[in-house]
Amino acid sequence: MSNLGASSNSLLSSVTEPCLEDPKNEKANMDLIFERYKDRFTALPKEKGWHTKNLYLYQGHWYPSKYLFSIANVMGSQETFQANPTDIYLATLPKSGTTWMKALMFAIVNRTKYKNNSLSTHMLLLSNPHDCLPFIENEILRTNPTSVVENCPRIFATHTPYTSLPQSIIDCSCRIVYMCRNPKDVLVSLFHFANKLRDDSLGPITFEEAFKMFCEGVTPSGPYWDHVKGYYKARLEHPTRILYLTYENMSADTANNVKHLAEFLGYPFTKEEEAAGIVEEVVKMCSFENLREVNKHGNIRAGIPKPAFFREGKVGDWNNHLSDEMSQILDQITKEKFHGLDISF
Ligand code: PAP
Repeated sequence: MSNLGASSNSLLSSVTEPCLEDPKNEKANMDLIFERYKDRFTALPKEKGWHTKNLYLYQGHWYPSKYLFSIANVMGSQETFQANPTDIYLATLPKSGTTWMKALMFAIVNRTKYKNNSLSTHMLLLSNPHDCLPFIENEILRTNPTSVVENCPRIFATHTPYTSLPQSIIDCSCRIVYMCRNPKDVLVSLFHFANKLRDDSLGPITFEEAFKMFCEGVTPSGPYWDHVKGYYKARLEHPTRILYLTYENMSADTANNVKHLAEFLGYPFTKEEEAAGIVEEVVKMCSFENLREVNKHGNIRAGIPKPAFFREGKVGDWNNHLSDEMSQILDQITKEKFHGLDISF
């Protein structure tokens, strides 16, 4: 592996993107899953959604009525998903750095496979990280789920809160990486993302509306604070099983965090690799600038435009969106919700 930057894009034009499942099948399966579970959730409390019409409250958290990560998908994954002890899970609240972490984990674990190959075969230069590393919530939509493939380790992502994970993940000794991010930047990122995805019939959401919904905890897989606390507390109980990272720390010192992450995943960098600059190459390949360049066009398999996952990629963009009053309100809520816990950004 060397020189893994976006400047190599011209090499990619003749290479076909990996495709694990026909999106049409996923759409049809989504309708089936919706029908299967709709009687169970239509009576649950609901509120106006962000990128979907509604969010439903299930086991203390909010989920879209339909679409990816829907309440039906979560119910379905709880019933059907089977974890293996060798699995690795990336858990995030949406807009906390999922795409970045998917890229880093994929690059770390697969680095030997791509070592001597031509650049043009690296999945991260051919497709979006979301198409390299599946979500457990979407496995149920697949006719041929990735979870039955005998890869070792299998790596999955999830937005599901710790307390609602499929029981087999909780019970087995698999590793979980949790990435969280400053609530103000999550709010801003979610606001922009939702407006990119919102159906024309719903109209745009205003920042004031978004702020109110966020403060009330009504966000996909939210409340924000409960999601963070769930994994934080689980990590206190299982310190060797759960790695807790923040977007802010990862941004401040990516190389050292990547080394630490690689150790946790069981793929530590050797002295030789470090001397050869492989850590820096992984960091560069997964950088915001590189991934944004690779993902300038097209949609991920789930139909979302690839550029929607790359906006600013900065810490502190909330400064450009929140008034002083909004900032103070969020600080106060965060202080109360995280009282007694050593959580900071
Ligand atoms: P998801 O949970 O829907 O997959 P997620 O990837 O967590 O979304 O969030 C996208 C955010 O991560 C965006 O933040 P912003 O809106 O504040 O800009 C996006 O820009 C940022 N992001 C994506 N890729 C990277 C990266 N490689 N490095 C740093 N930030 C990134």
